[in-house]
Amino acid sequence: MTITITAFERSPDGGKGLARDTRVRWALEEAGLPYEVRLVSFAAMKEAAHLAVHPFGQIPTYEEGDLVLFETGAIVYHIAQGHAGLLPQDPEARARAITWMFAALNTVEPPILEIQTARFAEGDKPWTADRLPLIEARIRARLDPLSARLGDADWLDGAFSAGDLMMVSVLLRLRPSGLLDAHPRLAAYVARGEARPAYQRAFAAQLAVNAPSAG
Ligand code: GTB
Repeated sequence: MTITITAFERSPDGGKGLARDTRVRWALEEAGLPYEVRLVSFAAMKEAAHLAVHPFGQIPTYEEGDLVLFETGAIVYHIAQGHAGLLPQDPEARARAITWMFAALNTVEPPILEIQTARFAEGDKPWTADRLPLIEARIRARLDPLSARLGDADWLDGAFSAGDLMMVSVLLRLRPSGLLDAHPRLAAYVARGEARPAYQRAFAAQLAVNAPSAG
């Protein structure tokens, strides 16, 4: 059955791979699943046809026959549970990998989103200068224990899993802030994720859309 995802017709990041379709492309590549991409403009995302697929008018979405999904956590979980390579077979290891997916989305990503909102959407507001150090402290309060837990391991819990895919994807969004470089273990962890052939293919595919001349 054909898998179709949606992505920005033109990502605001110009092909840095920071929009959330990249993590879905990555999961599909890890699972060895071919997929098609329907590109949507910002205007089209808010029109009825796309709202029928994504109630909040966002990307990415996932369609496979009659199955229509939105939310990258749900999409990556769906891909991971149906195909080898992204979740361990052992039930307890599997539950721990899923825990890391939730931790990435619910505990680590929120303050990272806050800093992007503060810098880009509210950069000109009078409160931003006071707010930024508070947000940075909240990010460090996540990165410090995450780095300690990772220690010298390659991945968060044994072999690479969907938990690492999601955590690396979330941490990648920190790169423009410079905060990741203050945590060398996490910077190396992100680099290991980016070095995976499946990530490379996912990144190249989104780059071909967003910066076609760069290839
Ligand atoms: N919780 C949802 C999920 O995980 O799927 C969040 C989906 C989401 O925020 N989608 C964004 C979107 O569609 C694109 S990824 N935004 C349009 C809208 O809400 O109207 C967020 C994003 C956008 C741009 C960059 N960038 O340019 O660096 C990075 C991330």
